[in-house]
Amino acid sequence: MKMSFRWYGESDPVSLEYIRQIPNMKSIVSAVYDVKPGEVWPEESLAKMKKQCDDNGLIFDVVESIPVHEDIKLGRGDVDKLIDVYCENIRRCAKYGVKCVTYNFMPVFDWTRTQLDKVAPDGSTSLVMYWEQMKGLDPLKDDIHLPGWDSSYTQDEVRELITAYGEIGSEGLWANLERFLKKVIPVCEECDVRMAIHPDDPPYPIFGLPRIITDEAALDRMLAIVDSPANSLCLCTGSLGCAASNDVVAMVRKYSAMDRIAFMHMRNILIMPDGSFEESGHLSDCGSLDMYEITKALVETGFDGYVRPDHGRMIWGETGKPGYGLYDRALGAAYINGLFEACEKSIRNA
Ligand code: DNO
Repeated sequence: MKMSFRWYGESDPVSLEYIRQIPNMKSIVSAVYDVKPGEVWPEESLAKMKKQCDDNGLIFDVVESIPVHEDIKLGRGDVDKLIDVYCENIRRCAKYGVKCVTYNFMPVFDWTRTQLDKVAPDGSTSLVMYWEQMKGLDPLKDDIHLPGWDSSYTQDEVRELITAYGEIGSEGLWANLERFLKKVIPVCEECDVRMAIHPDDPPYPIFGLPRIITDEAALDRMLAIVDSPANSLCLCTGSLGCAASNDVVAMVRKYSAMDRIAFMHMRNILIMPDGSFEESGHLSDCGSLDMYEITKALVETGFDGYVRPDHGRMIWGETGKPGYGLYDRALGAAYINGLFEACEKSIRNA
């Protein structure tokens, strides 16, 4: 496996100088964040990012994300031109050494939580999604700003988008994903890049918006659209894991054995009796997922893709981007390194 860390560029309070000190840290996961979806990324920005990483002994080889324009997901407007721009961005990333591009196909909103700073009994804070806090909210009627949602949309735009997605429904979204992949994957094959789709987070419909990348049947369907290692998964344990019906260990084993996991997001979550969930510490004992079994499944199937410690809690008084502080993600990386070393050595010595 190749250990990686997400870095939000120069504005990130966590510096590359600190990231490089995490044992076994090799790759940087980043993106050009100041360009809107549907526009071409300037080569200077990619060159600069590459140089900053090189100067710190790190490799900029994973992009998270090249966002997919809503019109591609909705199949409206100048879709072909927007997909061409997407392909051009892939070519440009490849030119600067990128090997893996993460993206998602979630309508309107990326991940959804109801609170970003829930205080745990030990004083740490983390992201949570409580159904109790969601009750009665209707984005068609109310001006809702849930944490994590793109705040650049006006309430009218959100209403319009929700209505448009309601009209195409989940089959419409699948058809638009197919159209997108059939054009994008051949470009990835040409330039040796693996696309890694991030599952919907959480993996069920929110406010009636269709969400399609949710479970094993969906992952099978998505991978079958283009049967190529360039069309792969970003298997996020915390996203798939917050539906108790998803057997994350079995999914990891199956898709890793097929060589269709390009990127692993490793974090734990604690599912509550009503289906709400809290982002817990990475350790198996802290949440509902068995991180040891997940790692063992990866090692036993010869996984050699990228891994990053996903969302951490805020600990030791750190402030910054919720989920993306240094300390708890560094603890996560150390723990994941330990799991991999133990699994690898026990297999070798068996
Ligand atoms: C949350 C992340 C997601 C992810 C995108 C990929 O912290 O896991 O925002 O980057 O869904 O497109």
